[in-house]
Amino acid sequence: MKNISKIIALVSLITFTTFCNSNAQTTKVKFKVFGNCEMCKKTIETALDVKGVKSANWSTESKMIEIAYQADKISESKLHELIAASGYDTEKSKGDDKAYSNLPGCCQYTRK
Ligand SMILES: [Cu+2]
Repeated sequence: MKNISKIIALVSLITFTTFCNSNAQTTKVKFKVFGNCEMCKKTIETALDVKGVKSANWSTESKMIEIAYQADKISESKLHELIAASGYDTEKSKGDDKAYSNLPGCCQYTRK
């Protein structure tokens, strides 16, 4: 009987630890990124292929990006900066002009 209690305690501890870790470390954010096509999608998502970003998915239809990231490793404003550096405007930051002019013609989305 003593062993069973120990096992139950151990399993609960592992479950609890796993649960806490996955919740504490992954933050999800969704915001608008101005762009046009599949190539834009690739450029934007590649720009976010850095440490701390677990996944990034930009929709060519809604122009919204969904990012899962580790807030203890990267900040939300850094995510905007990375996208801006690749030439794309976000809700909060303006895309780098030089990077924008280097984008293929089809990707030069209309700027406001
Ligand atoms: Cu494009």
